[in-house]
Amino acid sequence: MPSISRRLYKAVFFCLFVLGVAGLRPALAETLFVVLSADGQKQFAVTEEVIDKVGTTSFKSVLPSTDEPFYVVRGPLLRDIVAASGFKGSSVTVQAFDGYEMDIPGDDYMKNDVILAIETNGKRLTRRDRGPAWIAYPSVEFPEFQGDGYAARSVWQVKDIIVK
Ligand SMILES: Nc1nc2c(c(=O)[nH]1)N[C@H]1C(S)=C(S)[C@@H](COP(=O)(O)O)O[C@H]1N2
Ligand SMILES: [Mo]
Repeated sequence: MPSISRRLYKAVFFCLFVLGVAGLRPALAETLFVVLSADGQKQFAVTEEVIDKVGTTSFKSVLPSTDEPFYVVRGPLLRDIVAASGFKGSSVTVQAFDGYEMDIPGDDYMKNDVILAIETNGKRLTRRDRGPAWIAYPSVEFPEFQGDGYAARSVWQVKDIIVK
């Protein structure tokens, strides 16, 4: 008797495990934004899984066009996302869902912790609040990033990153 219930228990546990993993897959596979090679021929989809793999960084940032003096932002480093894509280049062009686009020099993200913020003040960004990702500079610790040039590079609603 105990061995049967033990086997049943194991079988139920196994089924729940399989269902759990299967249920998680679509969420992990969902593409937030895409990294492209300079010629546009190769694409690397940045999913939740990719972000889990490269990890995230958090700091305070003054975000342009907002009401708060600063936000606590969190997201993967831009240089880690570029490295994960495998595409080589010395700058990126970031294109947003609203059609805005801006070049970001490699020096910015190689020498500094520039992130693709997917979270502000602990809350995930949706496209409605300028997600899925927002280029953020560590502009509280380094106020030189509060200038107009860097505000223009603080692209929200990131859709594509072209490595050039
Ligand atoms: N997706 C997206 N990001 C963007 C913009 C935009 O229009 N769309 N404007 C940029 C510019 S030019 C600046 S100066 C800052 C702040 O925009 P603001 O003019 O609304 O303050 O956001 C930058 N990020
Ligand atoms: Mo601007």
